[in-house]
Amino acid sequence: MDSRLSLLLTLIVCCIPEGLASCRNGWVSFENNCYLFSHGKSTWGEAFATCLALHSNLAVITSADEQNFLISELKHIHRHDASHVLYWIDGTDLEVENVWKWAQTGEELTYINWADGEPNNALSGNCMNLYGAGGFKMADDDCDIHLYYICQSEYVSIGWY
Ligand SMILES: [Ca+2]
Ligand SMILES: [Ca+2]
Repeated sequence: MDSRLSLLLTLIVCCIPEGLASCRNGWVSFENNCYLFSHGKSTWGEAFATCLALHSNLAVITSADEQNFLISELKHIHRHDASHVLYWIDGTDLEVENVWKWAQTGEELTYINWADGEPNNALSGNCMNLYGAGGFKMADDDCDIHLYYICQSEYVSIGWY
């Protein structure tokens, strides 16, 4: 066996007790998905491109459980400044005003949980974020402002028993 492969297998056996699938370093896992909370801010379009470059997409939220997981992570990360931060996710109504779709799939949102008073920016708010001052529920904002963002990818399968 190739010595590098042998070393890799040894590391997997040693260090990943679950042994089947995992998230890359720096990502957190929830129900077979991995999430990366950015350390820097960018426009929605830049955030979208950065997630793609990392073999992922801006976060697509499809259930209350998933949103509650993200809310709890964000409240932990921002326990001292939650009311001042917002995180871009994949939703947009750039195509048709007030028809919110996931950019990744082009499909209309099946789950939506707006913060109080949102969406409120009409034609100047066409990109979706999780809004700290609104308990990290969904909000619309100008796609060109600089916010944090959440990338999402599927588990990396290790693929053997
Ligand atoms: Ca809009
Ligand atoms: Ca708004």
